[in-house]
Amino acid sequence: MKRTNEKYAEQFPTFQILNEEGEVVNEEKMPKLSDDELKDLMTRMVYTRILDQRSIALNRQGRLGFYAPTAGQEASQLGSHFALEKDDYLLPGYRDVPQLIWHGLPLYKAFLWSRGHFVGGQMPEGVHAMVPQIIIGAQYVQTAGVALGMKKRGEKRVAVTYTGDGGTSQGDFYEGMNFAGAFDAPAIFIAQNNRFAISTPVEKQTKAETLAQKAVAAGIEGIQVDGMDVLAVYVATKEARERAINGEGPTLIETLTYRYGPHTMAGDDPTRYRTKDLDSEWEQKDPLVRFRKFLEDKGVWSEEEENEVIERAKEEIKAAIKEADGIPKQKVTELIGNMYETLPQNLQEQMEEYKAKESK
Ligand SMILES: Cc1ncc(C[n+]2csc(CCOP(=O)(O)OP(=O)(O)O)c2C)c(N)n1
Ligand SMILES: [Mg+2]
Repeated sequence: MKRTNEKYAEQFPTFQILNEEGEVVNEEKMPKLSDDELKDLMTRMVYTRILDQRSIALNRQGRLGFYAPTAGQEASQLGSHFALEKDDYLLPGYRDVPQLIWHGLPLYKAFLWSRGHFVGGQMPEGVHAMVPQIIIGAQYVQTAGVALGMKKRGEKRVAVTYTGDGGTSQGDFYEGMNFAGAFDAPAIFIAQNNRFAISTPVEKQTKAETLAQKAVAAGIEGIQVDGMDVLAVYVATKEARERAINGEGPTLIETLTYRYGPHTMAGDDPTRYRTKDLDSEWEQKDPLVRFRKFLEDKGVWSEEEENEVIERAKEEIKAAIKEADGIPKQKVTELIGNMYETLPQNLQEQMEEYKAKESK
């Protein structure tokens, strides 16, 4: 059986462009990005690392609600998002708030979403995205539907979704990919393999040696990418997008990545399920260190520029949390009213009760 597994894994070698030292190891696949675009990518990653640090601090101060840390996953999240167009439809998971922000969700709304406020889930006009999905894998099925809709309307757009290594064990994961595959729907399925589903290591999650090979049974393209290499993730997603809009169907992209922090801020302790050695092994692969080295060698990035990004991020985060604080607290009647078009009997009664309470 081992031999069979190895045979499959061999068909999904890890795609890489920049090695851990920031050197180009795959000249042929080097994307044609301008210096400004390369700097934009770095800016997004640095900004997001700061946003993560500030979000953790705000959570500890009781000023945010649900928060799933993102440090370590910047290349996987933002390299893939960088390959998309504004009109593409994004279906994120709970850890994918950075992609939503770069897709156009204002920061103060991301903070409100964290607090469970309905305003955080209201996308501005022209921002094509769902709120982050909490039900593991459900967004894969929704993505198949969104993508098929695009195809039927003859639109040149794609639907892009994210789940984790744990998500690839869900029925929805297979249903979504199979359905999209059967219709050649323009979907991109990204599985961010950060090696753990809360405390469950990926080795216990599945017998398959790669997650990318799970594309085979759905008859779609699959690729495993070094998820700490922002250029490789960008190129893999860009190529998947090209195929999708050319009618060649969906792609499953497995990104090999790592979350440095805990699963969420709700209290898990990673030292109980991860070793220091594993943590430092992955910290050596850090996506920001690697890309910074590449950009500095090219002469297009400096410490000064990076500090400007850090300062701007801190200022904008401060302003956004203030803006979120200024939004009136969510009323129970709003919570109930936003859930249903027609209220069932029991909720009608509660609605009346809270209307009376809130008007006092
Ligand atoms: C259907 C479902 N089952 C269980 C949960 C509880 N749960 C929340 S996160 C999580 C682990 C997910 O791990 P993974 O898919 O690897 O994503 P990661 O958090 O590592 O990004 C589980 C089991 C859930 N939210 N939904
Ligand atoms: Mg995971």
